[in-house]
Amino acid sequence: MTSDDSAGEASGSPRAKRHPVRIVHLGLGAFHRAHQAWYTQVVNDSAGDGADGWGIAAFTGRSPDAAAVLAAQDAVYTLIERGDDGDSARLIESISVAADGGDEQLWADAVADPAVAIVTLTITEAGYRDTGAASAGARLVRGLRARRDAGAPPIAVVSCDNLPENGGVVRDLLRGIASGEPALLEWIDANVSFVSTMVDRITPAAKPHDREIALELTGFADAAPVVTEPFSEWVLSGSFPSGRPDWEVAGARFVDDVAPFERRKLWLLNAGHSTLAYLGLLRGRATIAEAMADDVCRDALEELWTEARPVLSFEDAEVDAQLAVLRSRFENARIQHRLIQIAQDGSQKLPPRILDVASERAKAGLPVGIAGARTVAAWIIHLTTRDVRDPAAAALAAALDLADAETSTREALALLRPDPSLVDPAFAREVTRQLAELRRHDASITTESRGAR
Ligand code: CS2
Repeated sequence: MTSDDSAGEASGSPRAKRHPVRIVHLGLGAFHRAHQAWYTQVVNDSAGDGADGWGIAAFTGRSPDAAAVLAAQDAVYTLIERGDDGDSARLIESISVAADGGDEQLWADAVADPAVAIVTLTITEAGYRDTGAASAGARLVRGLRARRDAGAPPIAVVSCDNLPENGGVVRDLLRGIASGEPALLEWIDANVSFVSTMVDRITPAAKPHDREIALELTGFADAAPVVTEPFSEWVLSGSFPSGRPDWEVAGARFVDDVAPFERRKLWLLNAGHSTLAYLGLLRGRATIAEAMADDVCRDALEELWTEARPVLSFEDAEVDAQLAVLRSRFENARIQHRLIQIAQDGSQKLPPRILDVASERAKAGLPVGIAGARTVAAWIIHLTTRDVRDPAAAALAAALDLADAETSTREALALLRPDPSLVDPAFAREVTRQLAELRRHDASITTESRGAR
């Protein structure tokens, strides 16, 4: 991987410094650019002009488009922070190279580079289930094999997706894919550290108009600016055998056990998002802020949070503080976070966000959470609308429209949690009840989003 200190005059980009590549990233989307690349930028800035910082070689996941657009501007881009009182913008240049993840040689060379100490991942929830030849997991295995063959030092693999124990999930995925190669498995076990993280920053898709805003704020004509909220959080757990940036400088926290933080974020923020998305869409709302202004959605959200509270391992005062921050983040109407974007891939998102809370409540002997069941029911109805974007649920969606509430619930829960013994029967009954209820009130729910699929 080539990288040097040369600035980007040749391409006309405003790059002041190109840091040597020491991090490889897979999944070059807006979230990576608003989160990990921003943390790394803050660290590099704090080290001063003369110092070599941490450069990122960022590879696209499925489509090479983002890499092409970014590469054309020498991987420099604008991060617009959109608060409820205005925008501010800064240029980010911690990505030294933007590349097509489909370029296998470039990818393998990058992971095998002995100067590289870390691989970070944003491959979406669905990416951790896919074991096909072109999947993120298969690419990682190919990269690690090349690294072993090159005799390069140990490395940390850092998952930055919304899954509980995401580090362990990646490890299991890679071990599964490499299971026919005992020597590689042994090398992975001895040389790869799987770091678990909780990541948080609301980053909706940018709009064409954001390009004009970016230009106005920085003077740089950016073809692909990223819009994000001012809030950001990153909690990590695990070792970095070949070193890491001092991400603490930007507010990251390193803890022994990240699980309580992951649960807090999944069960409050992400579960809240899913509730507002499915209920809000049924009620004709388009964004999180609009759903927050709708009493029915808002009451459902508060009820959901009340159900999660007793199974979280944080003091009440801390949960209260978290919820106060979440309410104002969700109310930020300048962030146009579209419900459709959040609603996609519900089959992958609902188990860790909603079903885990239901199981924990059952284990603790608590009554069934009605709001959680209602979110699943709203998702089932959402599946029968033309808005649905969920490859894993496509087959199910076609069958649901005609099925009675009990059958629909059974089929839908079987998709979310294939082992029925892991679903509390009382929760399943409540989903059926909520589904029948929502369908009964269908007249009061907008029918705009429904129609021929
Ligand atoms: C959202 C998340 O799209 C979704 O499912 O819930 O992307 C959410 O915005 C982020 O996790 C915030 O950190």
